[in-house]
Amino acid sequence: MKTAFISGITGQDGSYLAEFLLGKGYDVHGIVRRTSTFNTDRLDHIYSDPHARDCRVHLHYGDLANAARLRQLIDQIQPDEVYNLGAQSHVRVSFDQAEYTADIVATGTLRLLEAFRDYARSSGRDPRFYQASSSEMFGASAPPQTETTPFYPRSPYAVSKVAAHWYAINFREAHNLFIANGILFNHESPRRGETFVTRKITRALGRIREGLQDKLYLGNLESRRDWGHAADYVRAMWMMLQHSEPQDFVIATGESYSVREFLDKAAAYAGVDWQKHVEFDPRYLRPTEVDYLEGDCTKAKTLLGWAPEISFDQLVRAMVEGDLELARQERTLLAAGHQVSVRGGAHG
Ligand code: NAP
Ligand code: G4F
Repeated sequence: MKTAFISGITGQDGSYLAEFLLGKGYDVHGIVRRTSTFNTDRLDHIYSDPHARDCRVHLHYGDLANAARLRQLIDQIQPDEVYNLGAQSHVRVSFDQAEYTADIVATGTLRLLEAFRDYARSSGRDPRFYQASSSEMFGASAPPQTETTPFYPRSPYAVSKVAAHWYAINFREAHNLFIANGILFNHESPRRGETFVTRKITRALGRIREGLQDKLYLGNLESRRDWGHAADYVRAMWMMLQHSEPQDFVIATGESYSVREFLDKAAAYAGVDWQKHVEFDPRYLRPTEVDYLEGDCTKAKTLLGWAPEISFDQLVRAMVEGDLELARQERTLLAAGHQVSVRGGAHG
């Protein structure tokens, strides 16, 4: 049985990846941040009592800000594969919390790479490392973006991801380690965080449809993104680590849509006339925007045999259906006299 270590296991991708690796027979370890409320909702369906003999998902307190703890966990767990998905991953928030974003996204990656390098040396094993790079690194570079497109990052988040990307390449070359960067374009799902635009839209449409909300405040509707489904993209992460050589790969669908087009499609599925409910709020604009991302994943198709299986239409439909169901549940709870919190941060 192989063992995987995941930073960011409580996030969208972490939960899909953990599920995928369990299906492949892995023992899965992940770090969770200590918070005052539970942050493991996305893992509830695969998490079992740690006292159970057949438990294969193991959660450990840890943080990318804490090098000693990362080193201790890696040495103790002795993973075959390390997936570094942990991040302050919100682009808009990174303008407000630039230093923190750099510490977790860039220096946090360096901390984990150093622990990984020393573990690889001392164990004499050949473990593999996946780094969650991002299409945000391309920023203002014109589409279609490939592995050879120059980076032109447009946010503290993107600059930090570029630093992490190059740390990963340097550790691969300097220490002869198996480290792969996956340059993933936007990927969404019904488990997407509620402050990213797709989920913010589908969540609000569900609530509007059920009469629980009237307005949806958004920023720039004209930017274009290449949106895939997270379940397809975590498969690509794993495939990169099974390849004979450590390399970097763009993972994308090759199709792009504007935020407005996403809104049109999602609202049609939800049966909502969005023009009556959507209002512009400048607080959701970014000081420097990324206008147009559309990836070319020919390399991944050719070398890994990877291709997306879930279409844009299927993605939007799944997100709308998930959030209509959630809104129905909220309405039932309200009718029974329970309180329901309206989530979504000020920076969403
Ligand atoms: P996400 O849902 O925001 O999840 C981020 C994860 O990182 C969460 O588990 C979060 O924990 C954890 N985290 C945050 N700060 C941490 C810290 N200081 N130490 C340890 N863990 C920390 O992000 P995602 O969409 O799954 O994305 C996964 C990774 O891929 C991220 O690195 C992201 O930047 C990158 N990426 C995402 C996309 C995309 O479109 N989804 C595209 C390209 C790259 P909490 O649950 O406690 O907050
Ligand atoms: O959904 P978003 O916040 O995602 P963004 O900025 O593209 O970043 C995501 O994808 C990256 C990969 O390229 C990841 F690396 C990153 O971690 C994250 O997962 O915004 C998408 C677009 C932007 O152009 C934004 O300006 O939607 C626009 N937008 C318009 N109104 C909005 C809103 N975005 C958010 N979050 N909230 C709004 O109200």
